[in-house]
Amino acid sequence: MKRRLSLVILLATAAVAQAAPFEITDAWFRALPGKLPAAGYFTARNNTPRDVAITGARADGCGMLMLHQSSNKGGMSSMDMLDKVMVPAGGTAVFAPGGAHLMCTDAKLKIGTRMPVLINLSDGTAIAVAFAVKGATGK
Ligand SMILES: [Cu+2]
Repeated sequence: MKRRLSLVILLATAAVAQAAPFEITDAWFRALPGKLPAAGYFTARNNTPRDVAITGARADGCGMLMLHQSSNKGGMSSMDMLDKVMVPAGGTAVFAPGGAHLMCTDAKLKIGTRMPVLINLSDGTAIAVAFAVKGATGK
């Protein structure tokens, strides 16, 4: 009987510790001087058993907020638009310098503050995330 009770407690603890179905962590924008666009980076974790794609984002602090992919072909760096970024079931997608990122044009960002961003998912939901605004050096 005692053994059964401890199992119940263990299960209850696991339920409390359970992560959100979809999580965004380490979210930040690199604010650049003047009219330069700001790139946004984060890690997306999909804790569901289904693939979910990030299909877009918007923020009041950006004129446009696009999904971009940086690439480097033969020493030429360029950026392409993406219509979605897949986050596999039980896996992660990392938006990082040199790879996928959010591109914020006409950015109204203040270093040291946080900017709210709404990230749209392919299942029709959206997640609100507060991005840290950092300077060019990432600090
Ligand atoms: Cu870009």
